[in-house]
Amino acid sequence: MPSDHFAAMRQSIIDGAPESAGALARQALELGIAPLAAIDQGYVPGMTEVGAQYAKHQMFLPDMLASAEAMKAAMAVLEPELTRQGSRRPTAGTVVLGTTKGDIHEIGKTLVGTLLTAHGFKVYDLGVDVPSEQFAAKARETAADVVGVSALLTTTMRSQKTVVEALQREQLRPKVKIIVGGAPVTRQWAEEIGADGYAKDAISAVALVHSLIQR
Ligand code: B1M
Repeated sequence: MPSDHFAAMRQSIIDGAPESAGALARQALELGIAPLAAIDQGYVPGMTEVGAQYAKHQMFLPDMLASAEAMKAAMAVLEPELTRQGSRRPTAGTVVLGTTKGDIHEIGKTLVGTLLTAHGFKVYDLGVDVPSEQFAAKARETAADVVGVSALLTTTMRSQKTVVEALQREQLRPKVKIIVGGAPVTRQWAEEIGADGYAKDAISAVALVHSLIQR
């Protein structure tokens, strides 16, 4: 039953158990469960619960780290499959992606990059803790169509604004579009800082990038 499997995946994240998270991901592929369904219905709900327990002081930083390791073990199995499913598409456009300065949360950003790659985009992932100038420099170097900026902290989402400013300073705007995302980010914030769009999750980020490039 996929629902039992999803429940076990969720629990493996809460338990911070990389071996079981990875094994469940491998089993899911063998059972024909779509990798995106495994992520959205199995592992991400586990992360949401971990975040909720951390906020209530029922879990602590080392627990959150262990859960992130478990999530990464699952993603290591699922991401190649996601990429493989879209690998024969022509290039749909170029995207520079990263997490803002001061922020080391990488899982959501990496998932956005994987899905964009799976949908035919050429993605330059700059990693985490990326200075605003680096987004602008890479966008120029690669003639990017879109720059995507992730932030998971209310403190670091302010740096999304400085990325918009850096691209303006470098006279890359409005040709290079900017999208923002991450748990604390909202559509209203995106509008306020002059970004071209906001996506609440990885799959909507793909649709957003498509629509911005076609415009
Ligand atoms: Co951190 N952390 N963390 N953490 N952490 C949060 C974000 C937090 C909400 C937990 C909580 O308090 N409930 C909280 C932020 C509070 C706030 O600012 N409002 C928090 C905190 C406080 C911290 C520290 C400050 C803790 C401390 O040190 N005292 C610290 C900060 C470190 C730093 O960055 N400087 C910290 C550290 C860490 C770990 C290192 C332990 C670890 C990250 C490990 C890693 O990434 N390698 C971690 C984790 C795992 C979390 C939670 C539990 C899970 C994040 C995650 O991976 N989610 C998180 C709680 C939560 O979000 N519920 C929490 C799964 C992932 C698939 O979802 O990243 O949201 P997400 O991405 C989604 C969407 O947001 C969207 O699509 C993705 C997929 O659908 N999306 C985009 C993301 N980026 C996008 C970009 C786009 C479009 C969509 O376009 C460009």
